Amino acid sequence: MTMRIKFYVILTVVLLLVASNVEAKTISRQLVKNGGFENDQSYWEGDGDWREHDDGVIFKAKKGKWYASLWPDENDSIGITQTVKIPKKATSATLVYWYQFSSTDYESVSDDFCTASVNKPNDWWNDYYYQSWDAGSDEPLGWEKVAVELPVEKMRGKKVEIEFYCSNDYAYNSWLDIDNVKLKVKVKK
Ligand SMILES: [Ca+2]
Ligand SMILES: [Ca+2]
Repeated sequence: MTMRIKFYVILTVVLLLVASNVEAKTISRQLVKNGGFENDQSYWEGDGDWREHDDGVIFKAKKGKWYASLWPDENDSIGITQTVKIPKKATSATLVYWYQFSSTDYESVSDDFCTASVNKPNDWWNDYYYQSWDAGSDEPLGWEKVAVELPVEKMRGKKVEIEFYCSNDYAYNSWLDIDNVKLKVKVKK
């Protein structure tokens, strides 16, 4: 081997060692509890009975036998939240969930909407993540997956609230189904 080839072989080995060392210093964690809603309504705040059972025909969970189904009555709203703490040494945070939004409200004046968000607890104006679906949205039928990177630099060491919410105006329903919620973080050892 010439000196030059030896140099590149050694350089490659060193870089691989450095890369594997960096990898080894990070661990992955998942922070949401009962994110599949299989264990009754545990760990989630939210009024009423908002879980739906998979009947294998019309009501189908994305995974398991249960999912959250936010289906507000007329002139009403329904929301569920779970608060988790982002570790101080988190280097990334990814929110993952499955949803299906549906609406029978096609009135042009409809005020129906559903949202998914991550925010400071009790502070809806400072969202780390916000997604909304309005009546009339051209949403496909069936479960859709969302996986989104959150701004971990703003969230480290803080409690954050994961919220799913749905509001209905005076007539015709709109609703949001949710399953398999995860908040994955990578944390420096
Ligand atoms: Ca489930
Ligand atoms: Ca409505």
